[in-house]
Amino acid sequence: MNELKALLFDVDGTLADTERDGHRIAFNQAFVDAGLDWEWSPECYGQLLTVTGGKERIRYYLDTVNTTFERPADLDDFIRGLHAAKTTHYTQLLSEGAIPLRSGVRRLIDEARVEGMRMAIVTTTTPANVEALLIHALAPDSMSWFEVIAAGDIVPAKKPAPDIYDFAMQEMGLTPADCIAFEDSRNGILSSQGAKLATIITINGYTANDDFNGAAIVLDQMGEPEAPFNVLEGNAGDAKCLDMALVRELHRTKD
Ligand code: XBP
Ligand code: MG
Repeated sequence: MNELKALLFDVDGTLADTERDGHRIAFNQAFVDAGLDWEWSPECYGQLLTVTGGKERIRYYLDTVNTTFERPADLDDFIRGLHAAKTTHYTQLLSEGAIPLRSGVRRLIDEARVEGMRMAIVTTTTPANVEALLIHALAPDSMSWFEVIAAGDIVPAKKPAPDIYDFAMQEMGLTPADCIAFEDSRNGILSSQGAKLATIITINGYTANDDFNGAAIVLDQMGEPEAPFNVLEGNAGDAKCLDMALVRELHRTKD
């Protein structure tokens, strides 16, 4: 295995718990704006998370849940409009500080920066959403900490396709053996493993029962020295939280 050269971070569910109290709320607000009586409950949203990408998720809802909805002639345009309103609500929510980073995320990123470790964002979410989270939850100048922000429709095939990871590595001039991915979901690990990346998983409420076969390790959170993680699968040695020493060790020992 090569020396570790870069950390590739998923955003939703990994850096912050954005789905239930962020994206879901913003979708529902956009539905109200449009005069629709649709409301995605936390449970319903869990089902809809099967599909990544907001526009794709609205279409999936119409295909599988609200199958009797009378579709407008230009469905693509209708969905695009709903999704644009959703993005406005979501970025507004984040600008109010509604969603904090998950435990240990800031500590790990700070440690990586001190080491000069290269970092990228690799996500299916809209670029404006990444910017809002990084600026409001991490630091005002934190966009510049990431060499590449690979997000949204930049590749046509979203996760679980590997394309977005392939794109990020190509932009950085790196190979999978140089990098490690951080993910929280089945679709995420399918994407990162499809790109041949060792992957660290931190689960969340929606993904706790997902299949993470092949992960370098599965943790409940990155954790802090005084608020340690629980190791759900794999070996963390004596570590109490996910620090750069453990990240390097996981990268080294993952075939
Ligand atoms: C994240 C997603 C995103 C968000 C919505 O998946 O599925 O679609 O829910 O984002 P991952 P947009 O964490 O695997 O990247 O509405 O901006 O598409
Ligand atoms: Mg995710």
